[in-house]
Amino acid sequence: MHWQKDAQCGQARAGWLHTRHGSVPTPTFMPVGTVGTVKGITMDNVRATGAGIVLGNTYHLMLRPTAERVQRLGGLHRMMDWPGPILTDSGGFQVMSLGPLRKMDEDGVTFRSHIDGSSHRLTPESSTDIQYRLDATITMAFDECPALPATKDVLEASMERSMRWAARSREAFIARPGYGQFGIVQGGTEQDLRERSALALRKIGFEGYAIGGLAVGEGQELMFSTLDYTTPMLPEDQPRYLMGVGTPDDLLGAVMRGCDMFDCVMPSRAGRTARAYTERGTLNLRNARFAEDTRPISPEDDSPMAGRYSRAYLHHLFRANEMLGPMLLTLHNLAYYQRLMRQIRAAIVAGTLEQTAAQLRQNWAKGDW
Ligand code: PRF
Repeated sequence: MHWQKDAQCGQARAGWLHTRHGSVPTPTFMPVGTVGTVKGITMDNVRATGAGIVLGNTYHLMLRPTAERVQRLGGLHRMMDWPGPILTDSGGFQVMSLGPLRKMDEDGVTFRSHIDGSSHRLTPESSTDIQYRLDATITMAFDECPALPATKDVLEASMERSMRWAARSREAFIARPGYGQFGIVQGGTEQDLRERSALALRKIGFEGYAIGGLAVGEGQELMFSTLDYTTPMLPEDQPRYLMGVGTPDDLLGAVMRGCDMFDCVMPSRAGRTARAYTERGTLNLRNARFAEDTRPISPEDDSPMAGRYSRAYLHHLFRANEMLGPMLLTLHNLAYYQRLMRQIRAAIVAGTLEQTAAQLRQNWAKGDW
């Protein structure tokens, strides 16, 4: 796996990620397919939105259907009918959100399944092995992500453990042509901790670098200021992945600070709760004002479903609790995110990102057409 830079505009980069499972233009947004499905839509639909790479989760898949079973079924690509690249998160972050159901020590994490309460363990070695069995195109190092705000002592101890885990994850990684593994920079909003973390990961050496530990309650301003000093600590010629981010405005700001890859449940989750992302901000399609609104969700939509469904129809589907509502709106929102990434990428290549960014922000602020 390798990344090739095509153009740069300020700190923003346009490039291509080349993998065993195909090539993807960056900056790129990865739809979240936690349990081997982007909830509610087919992988043909996902492809039609313009997505090139999707995300899967170690934590969920190890519990059900288990990594061994996915392996016997021919791997995650085959199982979910997605021949393109798949990045899998390592499980540390998902286990953290279990709260009292987990127990951490130097070697790894013991936790109870959210499904049946059974006891399981994840270590850097087992997480890496599971991701190998899933046949992840991009494997993530096993890390710990502390919630913010946290004291510097807590952030420091956690970052140092994550770096020891990163070295063990790398040791356990089986290198194959076209596959790769990313290290994850931690250290909260402390510049010296981010510096030490980035240095430790570069010394180990990965095919790409993720920035973790952000979008965990610090707010956009602190996230952006952390990115301002963190991305320059990472190799120029390798991809940078900002984990679990974010809103359209977050993505734009993060690309302008040198990030290339993103994932977030926001567009798909919002789609299930009647919230539509558009060029003019978000709309809640359950709102009574859409009951007889015959316009498309977004007049600027160029996706396969563009112009086929009125706001009034979506409103009706959500009010009637019909499953087609969440399906169509998930598709719409993912198509919007992909459209946004294409616009941003084109502006980087054209050298006009500042102007495009101003225009995008102005339109988001305008409100509905
Ligand atoms: N680590 C991992 N996955 C993540 C995060 C992290 O810090 C985040 C933080 N926003 C989202 N997903 N492994």
